[in-house]
Amino acid sequence: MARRFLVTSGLPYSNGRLHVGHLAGAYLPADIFVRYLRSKGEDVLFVCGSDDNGVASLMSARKEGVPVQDLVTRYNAFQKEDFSRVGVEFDVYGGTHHPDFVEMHERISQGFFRSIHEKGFFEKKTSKQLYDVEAKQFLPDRYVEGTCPNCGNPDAHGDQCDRCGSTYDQIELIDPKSTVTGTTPELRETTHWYLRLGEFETPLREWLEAKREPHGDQPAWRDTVLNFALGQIKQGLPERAMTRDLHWGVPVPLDDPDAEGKVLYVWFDAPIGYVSFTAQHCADHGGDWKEYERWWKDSETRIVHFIGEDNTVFHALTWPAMMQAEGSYQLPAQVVANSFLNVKLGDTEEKFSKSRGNAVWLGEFLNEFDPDPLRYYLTAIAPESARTAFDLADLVQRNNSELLGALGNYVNRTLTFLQRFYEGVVPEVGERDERDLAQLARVAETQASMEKNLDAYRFKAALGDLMALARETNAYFNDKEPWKVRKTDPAAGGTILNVCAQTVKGLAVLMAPFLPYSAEVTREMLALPEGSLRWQDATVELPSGHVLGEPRLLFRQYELSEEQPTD
Ligand code: B3M
Ligand code: ZN
Repeated sequence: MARRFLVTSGLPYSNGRLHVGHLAGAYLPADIFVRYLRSKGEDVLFVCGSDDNGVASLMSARKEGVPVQDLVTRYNAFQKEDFSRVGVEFDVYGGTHHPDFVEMHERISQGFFRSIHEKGFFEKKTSKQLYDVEAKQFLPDRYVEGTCPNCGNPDAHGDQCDRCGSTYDQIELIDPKSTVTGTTPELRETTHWYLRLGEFETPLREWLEAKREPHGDQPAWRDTVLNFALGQIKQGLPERAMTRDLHWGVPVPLDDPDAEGKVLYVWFDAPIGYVSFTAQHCADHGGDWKEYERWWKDSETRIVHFIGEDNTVFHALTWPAMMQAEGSYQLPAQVVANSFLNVKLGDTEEKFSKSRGNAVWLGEFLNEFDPDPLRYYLTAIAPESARTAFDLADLVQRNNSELLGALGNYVNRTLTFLQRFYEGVVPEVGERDERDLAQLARVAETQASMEKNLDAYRFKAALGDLMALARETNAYFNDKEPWKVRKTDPAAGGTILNVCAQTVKGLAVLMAPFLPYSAEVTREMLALPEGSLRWQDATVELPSGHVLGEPRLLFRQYELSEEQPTD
């Protein structure tokens, strides 16, 4: 029976384009996992979309001088295009304020909030906050600057000082200034609803502790995620305001004059986006929107969240606490967090940053390079347990020596050999010797090892298995010298090329989750029907006499030139 998986990738903010660091963290590994599950015939839904609400989009819209709705809809479309160009295939790409999704998103988010409210897990509290009179808004921490109350640093941020490292409440800042208008804000009272996270410390701790061990068909969670989340619980989880004074977002659904003009905190409604996009998808695909419950409330479904490391606190603590408070949802079976990807420029490594201008934008990159080399490189250097750095020279080098030099070379030499000397037909199998059998067994062993690694979310290791097979297979071809044998013993030559053809078929199946475009080209060269690269068929042999298609090159050679996006 097919197993059921609901896979999500963190929702990108719709106030900017995507760079390769985004792709490496939450999207590419999720896509590889989903492609693997689909090829095994599992029941899977892959959900993502843009995070449109909150202050970030509002501020970007103000900067660009456009309505915020236009801004988020525009970036949502860019994101969709970038993902599709790099082969990340979501079943649904929504947007928390996208015209096609916003109604469903509000309905489900508000229902979620109301239900937590009815259960009494919110505390309504009034406090003082900085208010920008000119901009007519309360100021989130990142929009206030001033002098540090601790060390006197005049360039301290709203809630922390970079010089002395202390953190404080924004109202303690000396001489605060709004970064929105540059004016001095005033203190005003405001009321918000706080989720009492402290009440969930024990259930969260127990739930997380159990993830140190494999559970069901799921491996233990990564230590980085568990150590961080359990460390936070140890320090105590403070209550957190789940509402904001903003005019952009999901209105607070309470019949209370204090709720007027307020919206849900963006980190409250964003994870609910996973749910509302699922519901909209169900509604749009011949079903009832309520079908989302099959994915979210039925324990047969494994919920897997792929995220960047900076989102860990929300996916391993806040969101699960929200689900526990609401009461009818299932908690995630897995939270796969990746570290940041830095960028290497010359001898130094830095963080991708828009302001430094060092970001490698996905859209621009794909104007110069094919998607598979990028997917390959980002998986080979995946920041699964520690930060790694994107280095264009390294990408080019590995494309040329590994993808082209090992994998592409093997596929190509086999298929052109068959074309030239065997009329493009899979030859008869004669007697297979030990080496032939060992070669075929290597395909099966590689598949088993990849499966183990993929089931454990170790994508880099799984790709390593695939490439080891490609290298060994080249060695098989070299050692067997079919160019000589075909003349001295045609039957034995046919047997060698038969084994080689079976290996190409195996490689096509096994590379597909990582290198979907190249796998498709290989499938066409093997003249196999569309949709036939199923995981379980990796070792099902091509029959002798099977007529192959035209060989083509799988990968291109790249050279670093001035024009390419090196900076
Ligand atoms: N919008 C992405 C980020 O922090 C954030 C993720 C939301 S996932 C529910 O980059
Ligand atoms: Zn300070």
